[in-house]
Formats: sequence, C-alpha cells, structure tokens
Amino acid sequence: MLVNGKWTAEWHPVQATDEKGGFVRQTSSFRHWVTPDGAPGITGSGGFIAEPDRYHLYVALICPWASRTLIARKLKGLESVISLSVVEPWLLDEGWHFGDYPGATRDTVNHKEWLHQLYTQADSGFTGRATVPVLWDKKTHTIVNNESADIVRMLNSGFGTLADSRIDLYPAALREEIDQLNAEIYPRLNNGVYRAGFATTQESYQEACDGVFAMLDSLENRLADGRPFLTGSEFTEADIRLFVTLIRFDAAYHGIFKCNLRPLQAYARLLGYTRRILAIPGIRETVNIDHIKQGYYSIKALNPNGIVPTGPDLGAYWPEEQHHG
Ligand SMILES: N[C@@H](CCC(=O)N[C@@H](CS)C(=O)NCC(=O)O)C(=O)O
Repeated sequence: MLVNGKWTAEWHPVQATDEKGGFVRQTSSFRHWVTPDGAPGITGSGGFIAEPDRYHLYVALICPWASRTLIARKLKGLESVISLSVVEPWLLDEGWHFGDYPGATRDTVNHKEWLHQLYTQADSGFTGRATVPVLWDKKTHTIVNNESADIVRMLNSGFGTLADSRIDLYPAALREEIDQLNAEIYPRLNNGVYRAGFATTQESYQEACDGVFAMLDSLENRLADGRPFLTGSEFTEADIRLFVTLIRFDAAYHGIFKCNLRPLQAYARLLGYTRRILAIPGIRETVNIDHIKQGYYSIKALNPNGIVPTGPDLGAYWPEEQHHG
C-alpha cells in the first residue's frame, strides 16, 4: 500500500483485521461526482462536468467492485464516452500492473506501469491501498472517485444526455428497496465471501461463511415467485451488485475463499438468474473467468504456490459453450 505517497511492500496480501481476526475493507478516499452541469455531487467538490472523452475508467476484471462499473458503463452506452484500461489479473509486489496479459491493456492515458502511480499523481501524499475501480479525469489529471457504488450511480445519472436514458439502474420508485437489498447483500455476501476468505480465526471464518450461505438461501427463496430480477421485472443496480459475486462464486469463492458448503450451481434459481443476466447483451463481455481464476488463486497468503485449479466445470452457466475465457 501507499504510505505518505511512498509504496511499501509489507501489505501483501492479508489486509486489515479487526480484534477477532476478521477482514476489514478500506473505505474509499476520492469521492467527487461527475454531474451533467458540473455541480458538486453528494460528496466531494464540483467541476466534474459530464463531457465526452474526458473521463477514463481503470478496472481489474478479477474485481467484483470494478466489474460493477464496467457493466454500468456498458449498459448505459458509455463505452465511447468513457475510455477504459484493464490491469493484469494479479496483485503483484507493487499491486495492480498494466501489461500485456490477454484481456489486459496498457495505461493509454497516463502511461503508468502500476496503478499506485495514479494515486500518487492525484495526491502525492496519499496513504492507503491503491484499489480499482478508479474513475480518472483526463482534464484535471486527478481521480474523480474510487468507490464503485458511487461510480455506478454517476454512470447511471451523472452523464445526462451522453448516456442511454432508456435504462435506469436506480429508478426512483425502487430506490428504497434497492438500498435495502444492497445493505443486506453487501456485508453478508459481496464482502462476506472476502471476510470468509481472509479470516484469520476459525470464529470469524465461521461467522462469515454462515452469513454467505444464509444470504444465498434467502435470495433463492426471493426468486421463488418467478421474478426475473431482485426487485421484480426491472434489472437494477442491485442485480449488478449481486451478479458480480454470483459469477465468481464457483470459479473462485467456493475454492480459494472456502465458501464450500454448496456451489452456486446447487441453487437452481440463482443459477437461472445468473444465466439470465449473462444473456443481457453486453454483460457477458465484462466477465473474464480466466482473469478471475488467475487473480484469486494468486493470493499468496491463501495459496502460496499459486496453483490455479482446472475446474470447476462452468458449463451450466454457458450451456452453449464449455467455458468462456
Ligand atoms: N470500496 C471499493 C473497494 C474496491 C476494492 O477493494 N478493490 C480491490 C480489488 S477487488 C483492490 O483493488 N484491492 C487492491 C488492494 O487492496 O491492494 C469499491 O467498491 O470501489
């Protein structure tokens, strides 16, 4: 991580823990908002007006939080408005790296080698982890925001007429329900799998793992009335946030994070739900199972030899092909 703008290599890879040995995720530190007229958003300062070719998104395809933003960019038709860089799948000694691994790109905007160099360009005294996603402003050469939940919302409504208005990922009538779903699914499932994986005590692992499966059970029941998406017939940001975890579940969390009570494939409705979302035009291209497996299985504290398992067979997700690279 960065300490006062200097890279320190001591971090890898077990992150901050609480007094019970539970994993604690760092809070995001750049919280400005792009808005149609440049007015300040709910946090941070103003001046980030929605303009074509002004903003650049940095993601990792292994990362569920970054993938949220990639999906939102795609569905809102912002691919030609916001350019993109993809890091390689492994957290190396200096964190995320730009290189030539298939599916990754170079940093075509700032020509950095490491993601942390963007953080110090934005703030030369930055202390914290250099995480993806990052929304970068090419005009003022700084980070607009590095919190995926914010970025998804600003891609949905901050780009005004530059974005496809037919799709609303956070419709006013569903906001309360979406907020409630997010508040429940994030700690128990999205971050719950990480809390299970990075737990350093049996007790914190058990608590996290129980939460993960209780949440999956509850979501499976929620879909029992035949609703296609979490809130009903409309696909919303709550679905994006659930999908990015479900699509990684069997490929990574079931193995490396020891969330192995059941595979996702044992949940018929959740599997059908995952397939339904994969079939939405554009979404499948945001999923790269090779990056996901390479990335998670390279976490040295959990898998010192870095061996990437061959399985599982994910054919049930993509019935027409055996796997998707
Ligand atoms: N709150 C952030 C979390 C992002 C996050 O934790 N990203 C991970 C990858 S999945 C990361 O970049 N980790 C690098 C590190 O911790 O050094 C968000 O949702 O945007």
